[in-house]
Amino acid sequence: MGNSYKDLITRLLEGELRAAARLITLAENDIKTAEEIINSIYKYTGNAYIIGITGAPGSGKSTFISTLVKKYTEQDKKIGIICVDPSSPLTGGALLGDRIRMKQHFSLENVFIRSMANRGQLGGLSRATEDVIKILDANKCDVIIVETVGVGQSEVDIFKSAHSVLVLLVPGLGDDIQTIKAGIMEITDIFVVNKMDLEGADRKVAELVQMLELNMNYKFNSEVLNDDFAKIRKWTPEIVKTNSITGENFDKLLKIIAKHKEFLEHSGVIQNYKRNRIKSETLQILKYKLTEKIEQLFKDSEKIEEYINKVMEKSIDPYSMAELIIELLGINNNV
Ligand SMILES: Nc1nc2c(ncn2[C@@H]2O[C@H](COP(=O)(O)OP(=O)(O)O)[C@@H](O)[C@H]2O)c(=O)[nH]1
Ligand SMILES: [Mg+2]
Repeated sequence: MGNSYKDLITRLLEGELRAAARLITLAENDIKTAEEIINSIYKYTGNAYIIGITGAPGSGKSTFISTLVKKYTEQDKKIGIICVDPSSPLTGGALLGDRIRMKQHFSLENVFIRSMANRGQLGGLSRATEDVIKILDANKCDVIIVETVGVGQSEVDIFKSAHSVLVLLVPGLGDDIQTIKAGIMEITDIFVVNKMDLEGADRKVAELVQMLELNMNYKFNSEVLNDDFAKIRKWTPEIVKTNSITGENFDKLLKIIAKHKEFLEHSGVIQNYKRNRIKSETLQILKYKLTEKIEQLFKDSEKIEEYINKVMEKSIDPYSMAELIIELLGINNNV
């Protein structure tokens, strides 16, 4: 690792936001660099509280996050915001516009905003998001907010590292409840009915209550659920109405988030959460690394050519060839 890195990492650990920005860019551009950075900062991570926020476009996420961040900065908290858009191949104007609008709401010294789109990140967008979370965590952010647009499985992956997951809904037709993908529903800790000033907010709350009651058994016993999540579910999701423009009910919201944090810490669930996070993250990394190794092997190996010949001659089939390659990689499949 070069000196420039060392210097950046020292500055990162001292809390300098600009060092975080530089390191994030370096990590995004090269996975080896990302690995080196995470290696040297990992022991300084684990202090930030991570909040995942999702909701349909227009539900008020950006406005909501601005108000939430304003509340936290009033408590002298340092905040990192990561806007993740798995559906977008580039950092679109919408995200940029959001950034500018958000920045008008609070002083910038203690707030860091980063947008991430799906630029075919090496090892996947959720792995890349994990790296950014760790860098901001080591940078002494107290709270890290990860925002994604409602698109299903990809945010379930992205939210695996979130302590509290918030889903924003709005008054009106029950469509948004129905469109919440099953996976997201299961990992939601706090349902927010935003735009409480609009007609139908209480009805939306009632619909949610009903849905949660219907889902209770499913929620706690489901085999559909990823095991990792099933083990940590004992929290009954809370529902809160908010007005993100006026800030109404945000004190209540902050209390609910604090209560959830308490729950995680005092029930011991946090230990489980940490273990699960390590497991799922390592699995992602491993998949990436193995894929890379395999692709490399296919590029340079004479053995591969030999196997192909054998398949051509029909003395083996592609399944057998795959098994031979697993052996070649030295992976013991009887572990
Ligand atoms: N009436 C009302 N409008 C809101 C509220 N929160 C956000 N909005 C408006 O909803 C629109 C979409 O908000 P935005 O934050 O861009 O939503 P996003 O697409 O989820 O990020 C904007 O015009 C906001 O001003 C709220 O609590 N009440
Ligand atoms: Mg937005």
